[in-house]
Amino acid sequence: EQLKGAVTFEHVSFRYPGMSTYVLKDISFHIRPGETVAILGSTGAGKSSILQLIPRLYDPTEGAVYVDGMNLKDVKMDDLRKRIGFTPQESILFSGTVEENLAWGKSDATLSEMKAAAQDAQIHETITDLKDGYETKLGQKGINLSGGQKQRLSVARALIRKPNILILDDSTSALDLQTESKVLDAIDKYKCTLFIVTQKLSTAKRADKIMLIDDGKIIEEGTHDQLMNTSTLYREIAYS
Ligand code: M5T
Repeated sequence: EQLKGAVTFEHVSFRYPGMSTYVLKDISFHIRPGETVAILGSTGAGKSSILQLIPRLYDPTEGAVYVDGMNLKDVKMDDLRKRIGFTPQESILFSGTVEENLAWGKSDATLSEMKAAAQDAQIHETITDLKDGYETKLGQKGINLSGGQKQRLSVARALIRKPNILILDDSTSALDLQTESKVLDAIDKYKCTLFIVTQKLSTAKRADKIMLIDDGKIIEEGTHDQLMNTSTLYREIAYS
């Protein structure tokens, strides 16, 4: 089996360092390379906590996480960073040019790579409309982007690495349905495994697997059609 992009959780339980309560409780799943996983669940359910374990921001308290078939404990961090694109819930942009922000973490990125990624993330035209284009300064000494523009810039930054695994933690929440759908269509071409936290039914529908998270557990799992048939809770979300 080709394992580039595979992600497995094996009986993962997790509490944050110094905390006594478990925020993840015996989570197990296997995602095959190239699959799209939509993660749904109410606030505080544990969605971000699950995702943070994939780029090894934390180690599980119990159980194990495998990426590309390897136990994360055996993977060098530098190597892992090349395999995974991660956009956290709050986009991390700094005072610097658009170009510097895009190349953050991949300093050898070429301008044409940046433009291609920006086009896929539906932010290229916004950038070229700025006074100095890709050289426009952001932040304190420059211009401020809107929430949705920041999100798209963060997605572009993640795409530049051509990751095997892309993790979008609520990173498209500020996009309208049409823009989000264009971004996801473009991401499809990367053939990467995609984890996406979303509230949008249109995004859940595209997923090969939907995970419904509540109180640190996966309470429902399946495709949109399956869950529409089997899950009262999912139907409630779908019709709300
Ligand atoms: C799950 C706690 C949080 C909640 C639980 C990120 C983070 C979370 N928590 C910490 O103690 N420290 C942290 O650094 O863990 O939180 P989550 O995983 O962020 O849940 P979510 O992503 O489903 O929620 P939301 O609001 O982002 O949709 O008890 O206090």
